[in-house]
Amino acid sequence: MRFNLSKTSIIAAIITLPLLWGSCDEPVAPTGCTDITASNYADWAVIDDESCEYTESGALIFVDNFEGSSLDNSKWTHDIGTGNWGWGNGELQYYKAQNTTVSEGIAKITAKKNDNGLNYTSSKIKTDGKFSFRYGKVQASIKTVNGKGFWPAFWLLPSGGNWPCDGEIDIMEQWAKDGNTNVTTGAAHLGECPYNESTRKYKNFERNISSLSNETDQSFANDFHIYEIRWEPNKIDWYVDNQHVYQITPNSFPSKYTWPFNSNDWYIILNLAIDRNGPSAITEFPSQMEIDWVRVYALEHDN
Ligand SMILES: [Ca+2]
Repeated sequence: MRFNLSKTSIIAAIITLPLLWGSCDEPVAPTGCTDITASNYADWAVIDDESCEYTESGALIFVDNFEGSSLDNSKWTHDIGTGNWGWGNGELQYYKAQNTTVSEGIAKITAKKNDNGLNYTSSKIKTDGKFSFRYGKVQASIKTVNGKGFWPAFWLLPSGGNWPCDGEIDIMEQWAKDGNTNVTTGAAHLGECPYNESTRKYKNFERNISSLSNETDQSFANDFHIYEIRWEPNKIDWYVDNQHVYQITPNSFPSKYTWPFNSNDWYIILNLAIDRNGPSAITEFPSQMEIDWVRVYALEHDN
């Protein structure tokens, strides 16, 4: 487990080191290591021998509750523009920073039509270069969107990775339609580099809201729902509203495929795309996905 540290947190941790040493037997710093992040660490810590960093098992290592009046640029950056062939998917929107707003504890990514000469605009925010990690519990509380053409997503890519050989983890994707968005999906992608369509592979699930809830709420866009993975070496589990919905392991793929999910450090992406088939005549603009919070907890260990 690795993640970026601020200098102040390192200094604060060093100052509190004697206190921690007094109350806990472990961990002992590897030879030559002086950094410790675990100002809140209890009885188990992950030790990264390369970076000398410690992380408490189960510790909250990333959180954004979207307080304040703008996106926290210490945590997030934007993809801007149309990318290469609509970000590789023929997407119809132009991504702008201005389409992400924060107020009253909620981040809103708003899709607009006929916005300053552009057919469709929206936003894509990511932690690339700000926060990356491997393994853990990754959650967001998101209110998605109704309307054909909308494609909201909460997903992970490896920093500096190549697609698809280094993998992609889609925690939540929903392809909205006319009427209620009542299906949520998740997926893991892998394959060969350079890209070869014939060897690209993914495993995914689809789950109808009626299978997850007894409520009369029949659209994921009617309320906030928690989309989550619990990611360990050789295993990824998906949860929606704390209900287990899917699992993959290396055995989920044919043996010729290399499991890319034990490598690299990964960053978080949230975006609202307009898919290549586009909106219908009754798709409403502007529409938005709303994010209440995003959290990453360090991987839990039995001991
Ligand atoms: Ca919030």
